[in-house]
Amino acid sequence: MTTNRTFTMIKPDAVADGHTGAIIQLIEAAGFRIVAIKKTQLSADRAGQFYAVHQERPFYGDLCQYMSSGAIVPMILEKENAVADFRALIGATNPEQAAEGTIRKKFAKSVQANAIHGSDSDENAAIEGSFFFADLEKF
Ligand code: RTP
Ligand code: MG
Repeated sequence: MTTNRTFTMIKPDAVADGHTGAIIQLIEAAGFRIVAIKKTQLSADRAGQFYAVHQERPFYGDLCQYMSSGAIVPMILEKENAVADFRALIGATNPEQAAEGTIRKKFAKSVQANAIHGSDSDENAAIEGSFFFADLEKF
């Protein structure tokens, strides 16, 4: 079996509301193996670096403020077809459009405070995973 990796973070709203354990349970039940995990908090500047791809979007300032507003739980995950399967598990960006059973349907509060991030390509998964974790922290 060929596995590959994706990157995720449980976002500040979901961590603050005490949903970390429930979300990790759904991720493992869906067949993802945790390669790296920690709890940390981004500064607004570092959140801006992470989401630099969105810097021209109208929601960028709000997004940086929100993503640095509290603790997050970044993780690297491994599974066959990890990037696409994880995007399916978390559901649409806007929870009103997220399918039943998805993590965002269960835990997201709004299009911004949407509980969890998922990388959108293998290339970005590698870049984002290395943004948070050194090679010696990936098992
Ligand atoms: P993510 O990168 O966090 O996994 O989310 P995504 O691919 O589903 O959505 P993306 O377009 O990459 O947007 C990144 C995050 O920005 C916030 N957002 N706010 N106010 C708005 O209209 C708006 N649109 C996006 C969300 O937190 C979204 O997950
Ligand atoms: Mg995205």
